[in-house]
Amino acid sequence: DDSSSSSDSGSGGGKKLVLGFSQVGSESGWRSANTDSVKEAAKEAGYTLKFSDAQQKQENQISAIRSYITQGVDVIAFSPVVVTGWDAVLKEAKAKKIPVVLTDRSVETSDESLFVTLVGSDFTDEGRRAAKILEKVLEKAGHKGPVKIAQLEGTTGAAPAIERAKGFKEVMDADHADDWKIVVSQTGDFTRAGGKQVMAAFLQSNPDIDVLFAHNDDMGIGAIQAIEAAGKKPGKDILIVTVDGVKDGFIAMSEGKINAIVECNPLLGPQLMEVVQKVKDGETVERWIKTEESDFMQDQAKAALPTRKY
Ligand code: GYE
Repeated sequence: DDSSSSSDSGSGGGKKLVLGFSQVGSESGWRSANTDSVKEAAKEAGYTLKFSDAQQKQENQISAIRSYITQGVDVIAFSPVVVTGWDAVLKEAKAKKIPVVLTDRSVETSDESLFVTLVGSDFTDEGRRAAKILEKVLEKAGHKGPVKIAQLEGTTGAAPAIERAKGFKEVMDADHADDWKIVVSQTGDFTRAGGKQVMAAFLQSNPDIDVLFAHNDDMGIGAIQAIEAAGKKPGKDILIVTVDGVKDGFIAMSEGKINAIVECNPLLGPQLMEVVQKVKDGETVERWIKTEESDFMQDQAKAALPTRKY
């Protein structure tokens, strides 16, 4: 589903910057907020935005990027669904001298010159923050003894799934090697349906889970449904930590069903447009433009809810 939008504002009568943007999909609340932010900021900046949704399929992203190369856009931006397998198409962009800006997720490449910069979060740190906030959650719940953890991973091979798991494990291995254990871990593809289905299976195989660490709110919300269907209380019988901080996550937290959320900000549009302009003008930009984020415990949920922007 390909759409182009343009606006007459802000172009100053000159030729408008044409930006080709390939989005991952529409798998989560985070993603919808990110898409809205990108579209709005492009309009605000007066760019012509060519936008396509890859429905979480790498082949769709590659063909969208190829079509932007053929159309000769000024800059290509994309959020890569998985980290590997981009070199060929990125080389085609480079050969046509079209700069590529990564947003949200990173890639693994042997040739660092294939993209200019990444505008997005530090997912490894989010994983560490999740483990740190889990310490507080366990303390607050008065949990004693071993901690059996279930992990709902994001899309297999995606940067946020790999790195959130890595950061979490880092803190766990360093500080909780004796008491914490991940007893089950599987992907729920960052979706509610995935989270619900996989959590139901987890509860079958491991009915004694103490904690759920879900790589995003949507999977956590799906899991809450599975936990309730199994006759347990989310947030009490199973303590839940998620990542993102979308509105529905905050609602679940204010209802006591999620214990803590590690924020991951999807409102990357304005920063992205700024960088795109600089790249177009040939200015040097930082290699990684990081997003600022916070963490939230349940007792902060009600107060924070009205101020949440996504
Ligand atoms: O956490 C999840 C989304 O890449 C940071 O993708 C993003 C992740 C986000 O589907 O909800």
